[in-house]
Amino acid sequence: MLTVTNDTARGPLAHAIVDTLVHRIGKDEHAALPHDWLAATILTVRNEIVERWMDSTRAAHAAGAKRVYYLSLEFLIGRLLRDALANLARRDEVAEALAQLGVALPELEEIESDAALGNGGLGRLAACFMESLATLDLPAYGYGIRYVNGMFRQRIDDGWQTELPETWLAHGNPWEFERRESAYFVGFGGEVIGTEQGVVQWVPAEAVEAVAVDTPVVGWRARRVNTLRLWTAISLDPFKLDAFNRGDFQGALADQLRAETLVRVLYPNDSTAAGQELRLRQEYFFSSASIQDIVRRHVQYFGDIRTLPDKAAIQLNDTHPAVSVAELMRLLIDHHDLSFDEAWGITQKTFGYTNHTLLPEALESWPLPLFERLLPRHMQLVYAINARLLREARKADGVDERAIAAISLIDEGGERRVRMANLAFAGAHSVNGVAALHTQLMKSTVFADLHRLYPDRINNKTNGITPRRWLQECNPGLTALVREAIGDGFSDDALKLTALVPMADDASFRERFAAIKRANKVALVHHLRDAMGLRLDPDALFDVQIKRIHEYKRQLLNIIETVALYDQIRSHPERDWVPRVKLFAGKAASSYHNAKLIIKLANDVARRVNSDPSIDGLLKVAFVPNYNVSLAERMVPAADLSEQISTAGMEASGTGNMKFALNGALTIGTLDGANIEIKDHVGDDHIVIFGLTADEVAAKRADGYRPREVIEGSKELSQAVNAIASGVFSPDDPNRYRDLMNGLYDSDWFMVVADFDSYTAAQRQVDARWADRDRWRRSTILNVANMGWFSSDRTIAEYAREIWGVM
Ligand code: 26V
Repeated sequence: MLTVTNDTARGPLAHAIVDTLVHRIGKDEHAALPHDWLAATILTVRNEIVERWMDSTRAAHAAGAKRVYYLSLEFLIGRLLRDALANLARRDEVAEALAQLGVALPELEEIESDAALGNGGLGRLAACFMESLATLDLPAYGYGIRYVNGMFRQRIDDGWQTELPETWLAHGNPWEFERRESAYFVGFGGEVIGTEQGVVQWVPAEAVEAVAVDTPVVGWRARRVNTLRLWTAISLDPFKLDAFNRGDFQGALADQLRAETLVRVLYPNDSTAAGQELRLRQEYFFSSASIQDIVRRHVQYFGDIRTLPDKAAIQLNDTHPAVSVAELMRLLIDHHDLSFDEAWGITQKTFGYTNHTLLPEALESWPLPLFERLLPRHMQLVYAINARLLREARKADGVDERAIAAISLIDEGGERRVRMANLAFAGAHSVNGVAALHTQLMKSTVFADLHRLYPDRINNKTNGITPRRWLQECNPGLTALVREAIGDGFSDDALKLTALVPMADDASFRERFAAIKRANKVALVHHLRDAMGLRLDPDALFDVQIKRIHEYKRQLLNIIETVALYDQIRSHPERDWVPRVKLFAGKAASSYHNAKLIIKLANDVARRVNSDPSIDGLLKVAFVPNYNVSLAERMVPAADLSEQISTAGMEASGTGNMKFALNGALTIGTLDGANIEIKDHVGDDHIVIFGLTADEVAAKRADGYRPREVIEGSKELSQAVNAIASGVFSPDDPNRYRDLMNGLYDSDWFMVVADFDSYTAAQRQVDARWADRDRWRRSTILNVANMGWFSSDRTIAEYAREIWGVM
């Protein structure tokens, strides 16, 4: 790919890249491999970023500005080079300089590894927020863990998911700066002793050192560069020479190994008991290091710890960092000698908490004995906070013992557990949901009793996505067209996209819009051909469901409908079927049996359907391996139809739904999460809604829902379910899907059966709309035009004004 030119017309930037290659990478042009060029390019570009970074830091300091701290166990930032170049507005220039060296920038961008430090939506949201914070020129730090392996890499072997370590750091990481001087002790275990002066002291049994590794985050137009500070762990005694000299080589390194284990992998969000203790250690490790860093910075800049809430807003991204509440209390009381009440006032004013799921099994709680053994001082503080909370609750009207039990930080039903959501709620002045419906359900379900006690605390901040990465960078064709039509103000203010509304009625604009979608589909077709040997027709309707595999997201509903459609096409080949390509991608947690089986089913169905000549290519199905941010950046711009089909009430928001609509796909979806608000913005005629509402789901569950009767009453559904159950798609193991299908007959918690007919009807409505091409294109343009509100700039501006007080 890379040939060296002896071009005489090399500009200064080309010279600078070669200079970096020689002096920083230690290679000459002839010996340089693609990764050497990539590193040299990043290091060269980085120089400019670092200057903006220092300017930003200095300016915030000089202004005595309040800073935002976003604590998150996940940051799914993906690749950084294209993003950084786009936001610096230097991409053309760098491409030109590299061309002078015989190097193609897009090929370098393509070999950069994805920083896959997240499971899904929550982690990607954190990354979009970091970009918007910098774009809005708000001084902010993201705090998390620098996982050496991050999220696993998925391989599909004979249709089954295999998990492999993601080696994203294999070629080093030229973006990061290790800050050995910013290091903190983080203790675990041990005991709490009271001194004679009444001062409490925690004496941990073990400790590791948290070391900061910083990555610059470039905002749009490089207005500001903020810091993503990820912690790595080193042992205080990395090499025990005495043990080594005794011949105990492993023992000599044991401490270092324990420290490294702490930052090795990100836990999949639905993993079970395995690794529980390690997960709690990770949470405390990064919370403690981050809070110590924030307190240190505040005292250094402002002197008095009591002004912390005026100068720091700490946002907890879900409950993963909730132990920070107890950690700040510990530092304020034990190290800064504040009274409990004063410390509590400061803590509540400083923290905000964002909830991202209502699934009961996803609400974190820790067995009390584990919490107490690992964090004895924090346990005492949790009890003290709880005593105060319950005292307040008992004073309020109408709070009975049931309500007290629900409000308590300790779950006393069965094995006693510490409830992290209640701790986060109690310790924060703001508790927010991530879409309107989700926030309403927070008030009426999991937090109902806490909400009654503190009715002003819960608020909504509907999620958003950054239009830089999710339109400008991933869809350059559409971006160019939009720029030509309405100018380039939409990258600064996505609401300006509404200027496209009248263009929907312009036939020639529609043609050009459609040509860009087709070109994006062709690019995806080529990629999937090269990557997995697939042959797809770019003129078919591309129907895409890409997200974590989970029963509530109902990939199974989509697959069963695919089977029913396949059956219909076979029975009625004479009908005017719309050619469809069904694409799936997503990872299943390694311990989640049904999710892994659903991946296998998608692959089994794909094999059978794709090799059936009788349907004449009218239907193709594919499961694309190793879903990550970069794959999303390819698939989203190529989609015609976006599948957002969760059981109503279960998807807190969704953000993939926003990415697709912004790139001109129509949504088929339930009235769940942000789908509802998307519908309100794009208009009822430009989205396809089906299925039960959240209220109807709740009512049906309460009434004693009988899915068996529904299946038996629907010929299409029973044929599809029975075909899967009896091994039509798994002749090598006919019983493979028997239990999965029996689950639908017996309980069907996720209402796949209840929504099936409505979903099928909606899909045929999609076919009809697709057949009316002008109408389809009009709708897709109106989607793009009306999605500006879902920019994460809007979301962050709301957090900044209403929670953090920094705008
Ligand atoms: C966690 C767990 C843990 C154990 C069992 C099953 C389970 C299922 C889901 C989760 C999700 C954890 C939180 C999360 O990632 N929520 C996602 O956050 C996005 C950003 O707000 C939002 O768009 C998604 O709807 C929401 O699922």
